[in-house]
Amino acid sequence: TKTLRETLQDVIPAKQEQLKKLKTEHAQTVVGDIKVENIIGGMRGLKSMLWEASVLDPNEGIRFHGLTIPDCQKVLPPAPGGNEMTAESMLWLLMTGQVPTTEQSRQLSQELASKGQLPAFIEQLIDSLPQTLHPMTQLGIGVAALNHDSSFQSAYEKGMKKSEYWTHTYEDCINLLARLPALAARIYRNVYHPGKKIPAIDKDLDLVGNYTNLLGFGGNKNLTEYLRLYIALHGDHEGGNASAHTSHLVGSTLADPYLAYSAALYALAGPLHGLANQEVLRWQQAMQKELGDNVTHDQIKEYLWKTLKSGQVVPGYGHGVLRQADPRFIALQEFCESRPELMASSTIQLVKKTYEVAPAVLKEHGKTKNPYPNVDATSGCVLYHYGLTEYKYYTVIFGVSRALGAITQLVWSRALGLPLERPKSLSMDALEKLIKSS
Ligand code: NMX
Ligand code: MLT
Repeated sequence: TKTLRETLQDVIPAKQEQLKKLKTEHAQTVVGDIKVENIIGGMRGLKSMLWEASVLDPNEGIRFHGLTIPDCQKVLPPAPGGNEMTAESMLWLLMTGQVPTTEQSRQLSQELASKGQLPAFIEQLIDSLPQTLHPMTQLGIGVAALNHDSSFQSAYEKGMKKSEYWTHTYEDCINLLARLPALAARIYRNVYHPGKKIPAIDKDLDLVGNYTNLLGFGGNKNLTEYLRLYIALHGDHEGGNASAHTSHLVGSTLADPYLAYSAALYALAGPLHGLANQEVLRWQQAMQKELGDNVTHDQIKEYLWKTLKSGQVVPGYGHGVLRQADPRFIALQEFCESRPELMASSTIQLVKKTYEVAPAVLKEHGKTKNPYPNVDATSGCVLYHYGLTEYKYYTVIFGVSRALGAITQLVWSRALGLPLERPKSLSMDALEKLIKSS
């Protein structure tokens, strides 16, 4: 049976051909137009970059190579003894467009586990950081420093051919993903449970199985399964989201994958993006503290208005592309509903009740183009219930996950020879001039 790298090697020529055809036959074909609102409005809706692994439809949500989330849940192999799709099987799908066999997915788990040990200097570097430094800042530092061993960087220095770019990028990307659990877990241990011994990587476990173990939740099967689903679901959300786009931009300079992904993590660390993960829980807990348990719909409504009137956003609601409830949110809600212990949790009940009230309030408020929940509206609350209560850590888990999509595109960008990203900017004066002349 073929490895991920061999499978990828097989599918690359057809994609290279597809791109060549697009370039030669359609370079001048017009597929949209640019309005002033796109230029001043954060490029919303502008179709202007290639991204292979997934496409986001505003109403239907994400598809990974054409597969919806329920499709993926049906066909992607779980870990031994588990039900949820693994990070490895999602990565395989993202990279190759194919569904791996259970054996292929297991083989990839073994490869990742065998490469997962952190270099000693990275352990020392992370251990030297103050406990008070935000876990996301620490993660970005660790990922950037892993480029000490970058295969791409050293081959580039030696003058490698362009046709070899993707192979070295691939090697770095797999090493990066393999090392993320140990890095992310070390940060968690240092910040929240210093002094406890961190177990070794288990060669028989999948990436998330190892991650949970290293975090210190090894016996917690519920959390492990939840994290498998979480990490597969957050893996990719097409290319325009801030973290994926950052990775793509930095990667386009031929900075190695560690530097590109480190930059992406700092985009993810903003509250309008991945940090919403922690903000939702903070907001929900403040509501619970103020209103107590068994909150009514009317009380939630009032609390939502209080948040909005104070000029803050309702975290976990709204989206730059989606115009319906995020199917990732729905998948996590279904996970909750299949588990009585979660449905008994007052935090999870609060998420559900908020969902019953918030869209109408946000519609009445009249600002957001999407009054429905995104994935962050629920993801952290389940972590909290299963014992991972330190919410400042939540975006780190998102950061482990988002690597799946980012590294996939880094490899494809190099295999397809995509150029340096460099859009044209305008000053307001230049824009006015352009408007007058058009
Ligand atoms: N609560 C209150 N106001 C909102 C919300 C919200 N949840 N969402 C959007 N708005 C406001 C937004 O601030 C803007 O106001 P103004 O005109 O004063 O600048 C207006 O509605 C129009 O914004 P949109 O065009 O609907 O949204 P945009 O595409 O600019 O931003 C988000 C998308 C996701 C940044 C925005 O909806 C938001 O801030 N949501 C809350 C934070 C959040 O949940 N982020 C996580 C996104 C998912 N992720 O994981 O990355
Ligand atoms: C994501 O998963 O990246 C978020 O939903 C934000 C986005 O897609 O813009």
